[in-house]
Amino acid sequence: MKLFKLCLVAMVVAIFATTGMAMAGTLDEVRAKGFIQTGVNGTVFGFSMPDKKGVWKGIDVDTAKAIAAAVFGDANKVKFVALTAVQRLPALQSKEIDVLCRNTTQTLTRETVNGLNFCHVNYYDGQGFLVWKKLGVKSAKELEGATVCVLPGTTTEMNAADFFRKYRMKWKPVVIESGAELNKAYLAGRCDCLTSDASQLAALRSVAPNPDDHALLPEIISKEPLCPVVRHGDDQWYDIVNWTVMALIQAEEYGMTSKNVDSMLKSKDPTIMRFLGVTPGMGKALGLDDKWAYNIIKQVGNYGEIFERTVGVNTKLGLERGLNDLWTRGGLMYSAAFR
Ligand SMILES: N[C@@H](CCC(=O)N[C@@H](CS)C(=O)NCC(=O)O)C(=O)O
Repeated sequence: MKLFKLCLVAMVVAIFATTGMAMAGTLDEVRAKGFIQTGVNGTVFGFSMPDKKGVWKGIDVDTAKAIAAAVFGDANKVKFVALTAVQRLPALQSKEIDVLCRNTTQTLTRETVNGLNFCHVNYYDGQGFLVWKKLGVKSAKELEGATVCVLPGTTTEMNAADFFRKYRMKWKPVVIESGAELNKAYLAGRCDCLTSDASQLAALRSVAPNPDDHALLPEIISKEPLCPVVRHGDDQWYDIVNWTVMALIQAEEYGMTSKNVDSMLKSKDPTIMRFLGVTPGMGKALGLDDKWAYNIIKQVGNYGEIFERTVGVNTKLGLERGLNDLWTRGGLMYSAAFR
């Protein structure tokens, strides 16, 4: 009898898991509490970091604000919690957070073994190496015997191990869980080299006391598609986060910005009318207000606006669009169809 009951429970759980009918949906939960609890990084300039006044800034922060604008019509209904790389996946699995926007790479095992869903990429990155120029190293293949600062619980750690094994080089990892402490250790000269997502190496160099003392080596040794992440088993919440990122990209493709979105409400283009909810349907399909995409663009801007103000060429980071440009300009940013 006990076994029968156990089987019944397992079957019900399996049905919920496979149909995506989550028991209490995250959308209902965030609506009930009135905000979205978002896991972020907290120390990477341009991605998620509070400024001098304590205001959170960055591409991951703006992604979370866009989700809040879609859900609540108010981009400020979001709370941020800083998590280390080791803490981030358990925080999502244990429902401490509703969504993770923390420069997190989509991988096969994170999606399967960790039971997570990665939504549309909000930054295409790749792993690089930052070295002290005084070492005279010009290529990562010259790092034989190097001391390498690396963060645990990251793809970075695993890729570095693969890289040194592949080129039969010895290396001495210096593993420190706190990103801030890791950066300090590198800047204090405890490591010859720091390895990380290349965007973050640029971020660190930009805030280093003497940026010119450091060089980014030419090799990019991995693919790091960074995405907002949600739990398996809640398809509606996945759809909302996924389509929020795509709305940011699609708006840029339409030439729609926070400045001109009001005038676009008068457009007679059926695709724009549908996107902005002038013709209803898209919002309702997601379980949201039909003005969801309008609210995102009006309050947060399109993907290009976010990119330029957080990490773009006119910021301290000075990153080019590169892979993060629209597909129409040779990049990888491509939204699925809004219909
Ligand atoms: N994208 C990689 C790496 C993410 C990551 O944690 N990067 C480091 C770069 S140093 C970071 O965010 N450090 C800042 C911190 O831990 O506060 C992953 O998903 O594992």
